[in-house]
Formats: sequence, structure tokens, C-alpha cells
Amino acid sequence: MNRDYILKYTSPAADFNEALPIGNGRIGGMVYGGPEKDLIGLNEDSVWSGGLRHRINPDAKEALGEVRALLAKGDIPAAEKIAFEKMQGINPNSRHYMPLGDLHIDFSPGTDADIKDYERTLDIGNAVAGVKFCADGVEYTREYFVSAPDQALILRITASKPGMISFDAFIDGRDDYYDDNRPCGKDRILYTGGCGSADGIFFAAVLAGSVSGGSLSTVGNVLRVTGADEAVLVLTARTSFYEYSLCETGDRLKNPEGGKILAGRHFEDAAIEDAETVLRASWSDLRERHIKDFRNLFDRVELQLPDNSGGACDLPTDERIIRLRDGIGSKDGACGDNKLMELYFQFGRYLMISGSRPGTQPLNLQGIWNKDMWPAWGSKYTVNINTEMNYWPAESCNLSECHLPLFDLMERVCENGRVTAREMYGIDKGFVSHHNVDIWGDTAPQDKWIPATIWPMSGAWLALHVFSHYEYTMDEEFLRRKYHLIKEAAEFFTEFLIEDEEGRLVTSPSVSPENTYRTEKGVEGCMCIGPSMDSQILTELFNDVIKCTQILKTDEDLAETLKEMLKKLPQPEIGKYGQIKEWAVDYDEVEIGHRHISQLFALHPADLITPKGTPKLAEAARATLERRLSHGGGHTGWSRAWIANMWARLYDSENFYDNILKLLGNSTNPNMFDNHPPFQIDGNFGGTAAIAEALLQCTKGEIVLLPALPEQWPEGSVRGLRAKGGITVNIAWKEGKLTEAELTADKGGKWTVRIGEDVRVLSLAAGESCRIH
Ligand code: FUC
Repeated sequence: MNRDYILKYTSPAADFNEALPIGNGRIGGMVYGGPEKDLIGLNEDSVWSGGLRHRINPDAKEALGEVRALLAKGDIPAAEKIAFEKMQGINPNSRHYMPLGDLHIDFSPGTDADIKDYERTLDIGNAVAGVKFCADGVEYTREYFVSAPDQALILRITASKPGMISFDAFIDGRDDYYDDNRPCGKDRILYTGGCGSADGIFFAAVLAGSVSGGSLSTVGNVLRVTGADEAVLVLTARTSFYEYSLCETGDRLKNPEGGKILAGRHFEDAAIEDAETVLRASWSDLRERHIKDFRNLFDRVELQLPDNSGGACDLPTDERIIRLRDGIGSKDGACGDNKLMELYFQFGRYLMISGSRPGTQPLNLQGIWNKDMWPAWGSKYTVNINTEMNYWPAESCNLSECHLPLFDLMERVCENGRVTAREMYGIDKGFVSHHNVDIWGDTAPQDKWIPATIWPMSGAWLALHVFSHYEYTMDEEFLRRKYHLIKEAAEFFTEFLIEDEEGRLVTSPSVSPENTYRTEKGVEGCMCIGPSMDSQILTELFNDVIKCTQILKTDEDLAETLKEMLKKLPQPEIGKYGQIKEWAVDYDEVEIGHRHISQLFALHPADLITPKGTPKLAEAARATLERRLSHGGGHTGWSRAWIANMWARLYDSENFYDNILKLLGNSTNPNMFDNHPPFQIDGNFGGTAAIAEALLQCTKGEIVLLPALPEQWPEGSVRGLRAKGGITVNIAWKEGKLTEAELTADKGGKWTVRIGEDVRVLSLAAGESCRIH
């Protein structure tokens, strides 16, 4: 195993963009690491701003017909005006994510110590952050991690001389939004509060500690350590949300009475018990348990790329990023740092393991790491690309179980989305959700923003993730349990779609996410009938439902209905610039370099367009990307990451590499978090997925090996990627060519493997491996 997966810095974090993320899926910390004053920004993934709201506009159902008629007539401004008033949510916003607080550690003696040899690290191979320095001749070390097995953030402080550790530790940081902060025992502080609304979410956090040598006591709301040889701090947190919403497997508990069920302990007792359990264990046991648990997931995949950095590998991580940025902008052209790409790839996997575990909440716009009471876009689940992108590497990069929280959220989306289908659209079948959801799965339209708000497709897109989890794991029991999500997502559209003048089945009203068009008459608009992305998503969804009905031997009638409907769904078309049309009418875009490239959904994540299967459409996809990029596209981190995935799908290694380089150089913060700007985590996951996509693709029933290997990676290897059909794949290459691939099957079956023009069919028994040269 490559043990070089270390982010390193020579100074404490000056701000959030330099701080280092740690987490166990539920509890997150951002480590700043100041020698005299340390700060760990705290999060718990269910601390959201309030309870579930019912926001459906009472006039929506009536407006639906009016808006459809106006769109059909081409009166776009009038359609948008009515939709704006009568269809958007009556409260435009669902709930948003919030921080838990800040953990401060003020060391004494204070600020005048002479600090030398400062180093701050994040070892992403072990999920441990570290700080080391020498102050007045004494060497101090701090190690921080958030343990999943022990459900706590744990920090140990040591010194090279006995009796040298003294500090005050305390929690604050939610402005006025907490209720109490006081000792709940001689060595612990309890910090409690709630998050808005009568039906809101309440939390309790416990800060506790233990020392060897010296003393530990409470003073006011402070935990004070004096003259210790070594100290351990423990931070635990629980919320009311988890008391009733989820059981261990992540399934929502069904309550026959319809009310809330207490699935576990009271959250305050639970936070105290968690801390007590941790304090009974030794530091080395806690650390070992944490690392073992983490590495069980992390070590499944290893990537080795050749070092082309000319020694820059040894530089601090922030300097390596700047070096790439300067290279991209320089006359002499870009410089390389493959090892930083390798680190970035694994950092995405690290973030997924640290931010999304079975039974936790799914990764939001900032994963779980957010410092603001009002974060950008509410740090919610934006489901017209961002949340889906977060989970692109989950299956391919061998972290299938980290995908599960998304399906738990989908259960809530489905439940609320049935109400939205009925009350907004008058449809009694299936469920619908729009471009954002919150922790409760609020499905009403979100934001007062026409380019995004009335887009009824997110439930359908999310449902594709359910089937994809099945395709990678071949877990039929999972599919049986979650099939209803896929089925109900599709059922809504059996009622919602309308026939256009040409008899095609299309959505109306909808938008092509967030883009604005200009008609021939110069009218600008967003709302439309049948944007391309919608029919692409539905083509995928209907095909998935049909496959499900065959696998599960059920719902034949539904399958027949969908087969008929599929014949009438518009398919990708080529427009006047040789591009894939974004709208049913070949409008011009107002912003040609727009960050969303929704019309290429068919290329990625779907595989309706492939270079071998649909060469003309693949050419048009290339023209689409070129058009976007030549007009300033790719300016947000996530957009750049999506573009890299798309080039990989076009087998264009040069453009793939160029965009990964730009993602790293231009859209990455010093702590390696993706920079939208501001920080938004989707680009990290999109980037990791793109690197995997360059090495291995599963499209049109084929496993494609090394489809977009850049010349900058002439030799290397990857171990442990996953392919559809329950296959684990190792690949090695030299001089840009495959030397050996090893495929191992979980279950018996047949697979088609493509290496360039060479196509082979493999039959493997369960557990069997085979090598390809
Ligand atoms: C969509 C994107 C923005 C941003 C936001 C959270 O609206 O268009 O760029 O990512 O989601």
C-alpha cells in the first residue's frame, strides 16, 4: 500500500479553506492547528435549521394547465409569470444545514513562546490529522481523528517533557443559537441547543477529557488541564433527528400510528454515554480501532502514477497546488504533478468514507463540513447535478456502502414526493421532487428562481442511483427492497408526460437546469417543453424499471406501458452548431459557456452516447463541449469535474487530462477541497470519479479498460476499481499500453471486456479471477 497519502503544511490554517477535514460520516471536524490557540470547527450531519415544512403552493394544480397552454402557444414570459406566482413553493426555501459549533483549545503559556519546526498533516490513508512543533525547546504533538466505531472526535496532546501540557478547552460558535453550556460532571461539559421551528432538530454535544499527570477540572463552561504529561479530549454529539428517523440498516422505521418513534436513546443521554464509553478505552485501542475501520474501506483501491513533478512532490500541498496553477497560467505551459493527482483521487475517497457511512445523512453541498449558520446555497442537497455528482465515485471506487445514505434520504423524498405529486400536479401515482431537497426530503419547488425551480426530474435521476448500486453489487435483496423507489419515480411520469405536436412524450413545464435560452424573436426564457436532459433521464429510468421487472419477475404491465412510452420519448438530436440540442427547439443559449451541460447527460453519467455505439452523436457531444469551453465554460469546480468525466467518456485523454489539471490548479483550495467558489465538495467527488473513468468505464454492457489514458501517465497501475456486474478490476500499464488486467467476479456470469478495438468475452464462476494481457 502506498503510504504517501499525506497532505502537509508548514503553518496553522489561517481560515476554513486551509483547515483539514476529519469525520466519521456523521460527526465532522475542521482542524486549524494553531500552536497557542487551536480550533476545530464542528459539525453533526443532522443539525439542520428546522422541521419539515409543507410548502406546496395551493394554486399549483390550477396553474399547471395554464402554464402548459401558454408554453404550447409560445408565450414564454406569461407562462413563467404564472409559474412563478402559482407553482413555486409558498415558502421558497426548505431547511438548511448548520454548524454544531467550534471547539477551542487555548494553550498556556500563551503567545510569546518561540515556535519552531511547525508541521500540520492529514494522513488520508489512516484518517488521522496531526500537528507537530517545538516551543521553547519542548516538542508537542497533537493527533486528531473522528472514529466511526466509537462515534467520537478524539484528540491527543503530548509533549516531550512531563508536566508541560496546560490548556482551556470549550465549545461555542453558534452565535446565540444554543441553549446551555455547562459542566455535567467533574470532567465534562454539556453543550445543547435546537435549530429553529416547533418541530425542529435538537442537539447535545459533550466535551470530556482525561490526563496522565497534572489535573483536569471544569471552570464555568471550560474544561481546564494543568501541568499534564499527556491529555486526551473527546467530543461526542447526538441529535433528536436520529432518535426516530433511522434504524441501523438505514431504513426508515415504520410507525403504525404514524407518529415519531424513539429508535434509540434520548440524544442527550446518548451523547454522555458515548463520551463515557470512549473515556473507558485506552488511546491506543481507540486509535487502532479507528484506523482498522477506516482502512477496511480505504485500502480497497490503490492508484500508482509515475512521478513527473521534478521533485515538487516534497513540497507542502498548498505549494503544489499553486505550482500547478502558475503552470497553467504561464507562457511555458503547464507543469505536471501526477502524484498530486493520485492524492486528489484518494482524497475524494477519503472524503466519502469520512462523510457518508451506512445510517448517516448523505453528503450535502459541503459534505458534512460547514462553518456558516447561513452557508452558500444552504449547504443542502441540490439534486439537479450536485448531490448526484457526490456519489459518482461511490461504486466505481469501491465504496459501495457509502452510497447507502442516499437511498435512506430517497425514502423520505419518496414519501413527501407522493404528496407533492398529488397536490401540485394532481397525480396519484408515484412521487416527484424538484431541484433541491433537505434533510427531511422536502420535495416542493425550492428558490424563487425560474432557471432552476420548476424542474420535476430529480426523483428520476436519484432513482438511477438505486439501480446503479444494484448493477455494481448484484445485490438482489437490495433491489427488491428499494425497487419501489425506481418504480414510483417512473410511475409519476406515466401521468405527467404530455404529447407535443409531433406526438412525442415530453415534460411540461420544465427547464434545462439553470440555463436560459433566447428565441429567434429575441425573447429570453428558461421554462420550456421537453428539454433534452429530461427525456434522457427518462430513457434511462424507463429502461431501468423494465430491467427491474425482469430481474424481480414483477409488474409486467408497467413494463409494457413503459416500453410503449419509450418509443415516443425524444432521443438526442444534433443542432445547428453541430452540438447536441439542449432544448426541443434549437434555441441559442444566453450564456454560451454556461456551467451546466445538461444536454450531455446522455454521454455522462448515462451511456446513451458512446464513441463506438453512436459515433455521430459522440462528435456532436464533442462539439457541445468545445462550444461551452471556448466561451469560458468549466469555471466552477463541479462543472470542470463533469467536463473531465465527459472527455473521458469520449476517449479523449488529452482533454481529460487538461481538465483534471485545471480542476486541481484552478478550482482547488489549499486544503484540497473543491472551490466552486466558494467551497463545494461535489468537484472533489466528480474529480475522483473522472480519474476512475479514464482508467475503466462500464458503458453499453462493456467493461472498457484504459479508455482515456493520458500520455502524462505512461506507466502505472490501479487496483480494486469496481465494474458493473460485481467485478473487481486491477490494471497495470506501460508505455501507454495495458500490460495486465485482473478481473475477479463476486458472482458467476459473462462479461464483455474492451481494450481499444480488442473485444473479449469472459465467463467467470463466483470468486474466480482471470488475467488479460
Ligand atoms: C446549482 C449550480 C451552482 C451551485 C449550486 C449549489 O445551482 O448551478 O453552480 O453549484 O447548484
